Amino acid sequence: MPPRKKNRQGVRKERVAFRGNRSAPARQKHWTRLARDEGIDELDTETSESVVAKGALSRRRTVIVPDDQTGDDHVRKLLEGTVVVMRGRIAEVDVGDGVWPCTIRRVLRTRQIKERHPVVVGDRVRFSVVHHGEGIADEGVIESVRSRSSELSRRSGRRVHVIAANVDQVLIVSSAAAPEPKPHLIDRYIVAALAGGMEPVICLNKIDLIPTADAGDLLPRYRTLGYLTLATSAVTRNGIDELGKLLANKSTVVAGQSGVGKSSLVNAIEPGLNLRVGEIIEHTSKGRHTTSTARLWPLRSGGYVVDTPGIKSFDVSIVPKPELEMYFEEFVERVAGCKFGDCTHIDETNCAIKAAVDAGDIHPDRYASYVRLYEEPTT
Ligand SMILES: Nc1nc2c(ncn2[C@@H]2O[C@H](COP(=O)(O)OP(=O)(O)OP(=O)(O)O)[C@@H](O)[C@H]2O)c(=O)[nH]1
Ligand SMILES: [Mg+2]
Ligand SMILES: [Zn+2]
Repeated sequence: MPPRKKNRQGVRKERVAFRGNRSAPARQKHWTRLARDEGIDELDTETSESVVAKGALSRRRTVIVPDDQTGDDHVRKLLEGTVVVMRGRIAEVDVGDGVWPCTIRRVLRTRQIKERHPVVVGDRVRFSVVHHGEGIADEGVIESVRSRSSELSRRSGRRVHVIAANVDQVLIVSSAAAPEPKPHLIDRYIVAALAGGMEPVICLNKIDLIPTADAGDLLPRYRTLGYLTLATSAVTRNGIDELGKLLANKSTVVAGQSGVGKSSLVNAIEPGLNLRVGEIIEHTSKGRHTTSTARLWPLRSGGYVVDTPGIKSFDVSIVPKPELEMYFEEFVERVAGCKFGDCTHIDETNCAIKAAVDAGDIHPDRYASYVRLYEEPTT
């Protein structure tokens, strides 16, 4: 190790190399200084004699390293937290009593990008702390991501977009009116929830806009399949207590078309949050995509919710076609009755699924959903 210059008691300055394309971190004044002296940056710590301009474009920066943590055998202390939001390449990580802006180590990015997003909302990550020096907020570098217990993903062009990780359930929100419910979209979300390892919960919001008698068979249809269903109104607070109980001590991602009232429902159960809610465009009855980024919010009742932007059509074509039937509850118990073991339930003869549709035991909309998903191109 080359000699290092001590510049004040117990502390030395060190030049470290950063990634050239490293984007500037977002700055917030209130970030905790909790771990200010607990770790050092573990990027390339070779010292350099070269003169490099200071400033945003510099690939090298001076970091302050406490002397008592510089031994060669020093085991760096990492902080652990949950990713609450992604802002470009910066992850905001909640460690319990503060939120840290973190970049993602390149090796992690390169290795994982081929599989899925390297870091998403809900991920449990460990990060080392970088001190930039006086007057500049500390930040973290994510070193590892714990394996995910679940993932809500969709296809977006050629890529897989993982919306959130490590959630227990997907609250699939539709509205009774403005916009009209879209059963096929609900079915897409159910497939995505089940394929990603989460429980779907079907929520029909804005029930204040229709007479109870007009609610139709939407919720009963899903209740019969064994899913939790509930009718809510963020305006009259109908069903809000029930929703609150359902979300307590669980992690939930709130999904559904724009304008159905996802953010309104999250506000209703956690009024302090004051999430921005949108206006409905009169002539289309559609939302305006008010929520633009998935974000995780802790609940006072324990657990957390991830509010997401509304997505018009949720592409689940990443689910292999032969597996689709597994995510249609009412098919699962019947597929053994099909003549062909590899029956696709579309063109085959002696198909137990088609027979059940004809007999009125499987809802025609659900079968139509299955066929549409089955025939959807894979790429
Ligand atoms: N009548 C009625 N209006 C509601 C209800 N819930 C939400 N709204 C209204 O519906 C509009 C859209 O609500 P948001 O909460 O922004 O909808 P969102 O699903 O979060 O929309 P995106 O963020 O765009 O995906 C707002 O004008 C809300 O006031 C409800 O239960 N009843
Ligand atoms: Mg919203
Ligand atoms: Zn069949």
